[in-house]
Amino acid sequence: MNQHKVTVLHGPNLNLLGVRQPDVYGYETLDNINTSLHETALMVGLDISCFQSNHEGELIEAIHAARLDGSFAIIINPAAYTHTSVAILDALNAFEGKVIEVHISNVYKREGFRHHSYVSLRADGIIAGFGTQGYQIALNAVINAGAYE
Ligand code: CA2
Repeated sequence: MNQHKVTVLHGPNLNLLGVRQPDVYGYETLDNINTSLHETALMVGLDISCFQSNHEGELIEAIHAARLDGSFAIIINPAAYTHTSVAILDALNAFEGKVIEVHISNVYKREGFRHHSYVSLRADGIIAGFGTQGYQIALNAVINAGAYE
């Protein structure tokens, strides 16, 4: 396990953050979120990599890569795949580090189909409803759990 390495994964449509539906997902862009995470990581000597994809298979391959590089944790917002993807759950089950599931919105205040998450069956922690600051909350939790310089 590489205590220094954290992988952040963003699922489909999250490349539109800050561009569309700011009432639901806020005004911060994905680039802003990733830059803030890099800044926090730099302060504590963590090596963080952030990746967004609109394709399930690419997200699965990124989870495999995190397993192979010994990432201490994966912070993942699987977006709509949260509610549909047994394949992402299976990939996460093959990963040995911490898994933190992040949702920008409070999925439990929304439509019933968003109330079920396959990823939650594997997640060590779940953050939902805190807007884009949920990613920072997740990273702080990972740092407190032992990812360090
Ligand atoms: O609240 C979240 O973070 C979600 O994972 C976001 C997903 C949604 O399917 C989940 O139920 C909850 C949707 C991501 C779409 O992102 C957009 C961002 C800006 C504009 C349009 C879509």
